[in-house]
Amino acid sequence: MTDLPPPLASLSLANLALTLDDRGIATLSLNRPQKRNALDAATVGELIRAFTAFPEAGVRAVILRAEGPHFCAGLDLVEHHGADRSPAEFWQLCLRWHEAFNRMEYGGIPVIAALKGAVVGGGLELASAAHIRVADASTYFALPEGSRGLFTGGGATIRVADLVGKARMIDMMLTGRIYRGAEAVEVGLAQYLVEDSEAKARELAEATAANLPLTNFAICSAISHMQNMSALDAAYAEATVAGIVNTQPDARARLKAFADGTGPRIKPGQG
Ligand code: 1HE
Repeated sequence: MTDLPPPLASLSLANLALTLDDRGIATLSLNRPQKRNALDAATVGELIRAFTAFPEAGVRAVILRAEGPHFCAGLDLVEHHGADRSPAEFWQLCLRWHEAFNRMEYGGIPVIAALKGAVVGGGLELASAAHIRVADASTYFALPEGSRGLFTGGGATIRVADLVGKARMIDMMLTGRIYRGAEAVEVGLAQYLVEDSEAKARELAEATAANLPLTNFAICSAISHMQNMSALDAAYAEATVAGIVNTQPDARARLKAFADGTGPRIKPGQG
């Protein structure tokens, strides 16, 4: 671990914990296990500040993990109940959630979520803003909003519907259906199901951090943006991004290595 560089050192986090290793891999931990890492307004503010600072700090990949047995129990229902918010106040709060999650999804730095236990409600909204989700045997996914008299507000109608499809998301909300294990991977809620989600997330973070940052920037921002465009505009934008990424000077050494036969060949069984 290295000392945090200036934009990260001054973040003053209370509900999140942050470390950075010498390869530029940040580990951001949800750190309210006594509240099952429920997202109160303060935590959402910390997520915004952290993901705003990462690009400036030169972070190359982020592992998003949690303290305690559960990843995240979603909206802090106790805070919400106590605050007795007006429609306008909750509307504004949702925009803060969107700001945090958009910074994750569109920020250009790979975010890998190491999941366990409950990934529910707003916790699933948080996880679905990561680029890669790694589950273990304890991980379960649900959208309990329906039974609590609530509705998703942190982007699930976009991101979770994107992952599992509209019909499955509606079923999850209407009936409280829980997905876990191989079925969760099958429906798209996680890309990996492993024994140790943190170890796998680290392995994946190290692999992604070895890519060129400009390439990762395109992968972790352009694809999401292009999904918001018409097919014709997306194809045009793709060509533009490829024009920039595929001619970057830093890629020349990798291309040369392939051309002279020393670069890696893509074969199954290489991990
Ligand atoms: C909480 C929260 C929370 C736990 N807000 N405080 N989310 C939900 O409907 C999930 C609600 N939580 C649960 O169903 C369970 O807590 C868990 C399955 C996640 C964990 O169960 P368990 O038995 O390990 O813990 P617990 O005894 O229920 O809770 C331990 C403490 O965490 C307790 O606080 P304490 O002070 O009484 O010890 C709980 O109150 C606290 N806690 N979950 C606040 N969510 C932008 S819109 C998004 C909409 C939503 O996300 S809806 C929320 C969906």
